[in-house]
Amino acid sequence: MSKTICAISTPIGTGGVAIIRISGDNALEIAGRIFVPFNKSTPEPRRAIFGKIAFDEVTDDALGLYFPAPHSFTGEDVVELQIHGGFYLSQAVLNALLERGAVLAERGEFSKRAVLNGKMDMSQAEGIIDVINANSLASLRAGSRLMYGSMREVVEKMQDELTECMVEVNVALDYPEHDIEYITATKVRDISQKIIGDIDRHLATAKTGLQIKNGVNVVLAGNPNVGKSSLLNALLGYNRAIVTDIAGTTRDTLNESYEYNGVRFNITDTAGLRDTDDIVESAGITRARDEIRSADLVIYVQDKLNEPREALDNANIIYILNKIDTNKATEKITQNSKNTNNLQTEKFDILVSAKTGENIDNLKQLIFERTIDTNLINSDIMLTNTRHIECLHRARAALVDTAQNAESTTLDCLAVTIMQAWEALGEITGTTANEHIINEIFAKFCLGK
Ligand SMILES: Nc1nc2c(ncn2[C@@H]2O[C@H](COP(=O)(O)OP(=O)(O)O)[C@@H](O)[C@H]2O)c(=O)[nH]1
Ligand SMILES: [Mg+2]
Repeated sequence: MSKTICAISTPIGTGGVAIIRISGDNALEIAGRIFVPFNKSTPEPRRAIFGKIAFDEVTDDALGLYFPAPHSFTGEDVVELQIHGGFYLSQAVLNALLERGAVLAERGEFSKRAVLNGKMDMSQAEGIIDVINANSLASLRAGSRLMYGSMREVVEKMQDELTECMVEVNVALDYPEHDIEYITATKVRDISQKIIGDIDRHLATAKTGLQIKNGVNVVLAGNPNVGKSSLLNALLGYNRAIVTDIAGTTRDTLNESYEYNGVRFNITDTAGLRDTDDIVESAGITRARDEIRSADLVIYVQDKLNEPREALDNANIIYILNKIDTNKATEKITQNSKNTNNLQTEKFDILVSAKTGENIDNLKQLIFERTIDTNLINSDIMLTNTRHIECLHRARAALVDTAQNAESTTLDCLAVTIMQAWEALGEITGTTANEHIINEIFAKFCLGK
């Protein structure tokens, strides 16, 4: 018999309502020690029950919900108490439950029990966490797809194909005639190659997937006073960074984000790149260079047409000319803007004004196009989880071994690498993950989840 666990499932703090969740064989009994329904008949499953919380000196009106096993989130008997969302009150109710036989749930323990009881697989539990942590429409949609089993479906299909492979190999091992062995080897090679192709298609979504989950990292770079901080403010739509006409105003890096086309963009404003004796500014410039190196995209800002450029350590750069509301040279250019062969403006991807907002929306669109693979954004499956990516790489390596050696090695050896691939895939859904791995994953979940 498993222990009955409980936790506050709503955020710690003050709010209208707090929900306390209890799961385990004694959930109903333990809840009944502090919660008394006004209507004393047997609690009806999955129906709100109005009643009173009463223990020691504490009383409150509350709603109780009873989900008998197996039709609950965890697959066990679950009771949820909806009480008033006071910080003190919810702690007091939690403590009362602990004193009356429940134990405090560990991080992710409700989800872990749900997985162990077959209510969902591990990738779906991870999907729930992604839904909770989503910070943009695209990351929310990716999280829900995972939660509804998109990854599970893909993994199980590949595992089924590998099972077919295993069956072939076992038949050949049981009837060791040369012909069968040859046919088996070719078939195993073909199936492996087919699955490698599937895995590669999924791995190709990983970069965009991680950007969608974590946000796209964009860095503003350029000389002092070209308008980087002003551009940050223009992109955000409010004045976050300090803007002055004094060169070297921005010294530390500054990070803020906005959502565009459902994707979150993390924008970093940096200290202008120049030689300086100022220790603080110089430390800021070192930081700026680190940010430039690791960014998904760099926006190189200039405010003069013919200024030389510094080579930046990043392959993805948008060159922009700012201050087109003032720049004398640019005025001439915009007058001649029909001349598409203008050599000077050709050096820039886009001309903007942080001050008037001209072309800022186009800049946002350009940033989007230069980072997000729009073909992938709505694909059924997008890899957003580094653990899944790592498992797929391992499965792939085992399949490459299998395919390469299919015709030259023994069936026993093939059986081993096929099994390795099968197990690596199973770690994604949790079916082949050992207890240590499972505990590690759920330890990253939040309390009460
Ligand atoms: N006219 C005009 N002035 C701008 C524009 N963008 C920035 N500035 C001015 O340029 C100066 C430097 O701007 P700031 O954003 O601090 O530049 P940073 O040093 O690159 O961060 C400030 O006086 C801004 O008001 C623009 O598009 N047009
Ligand atoms: Mg600045």
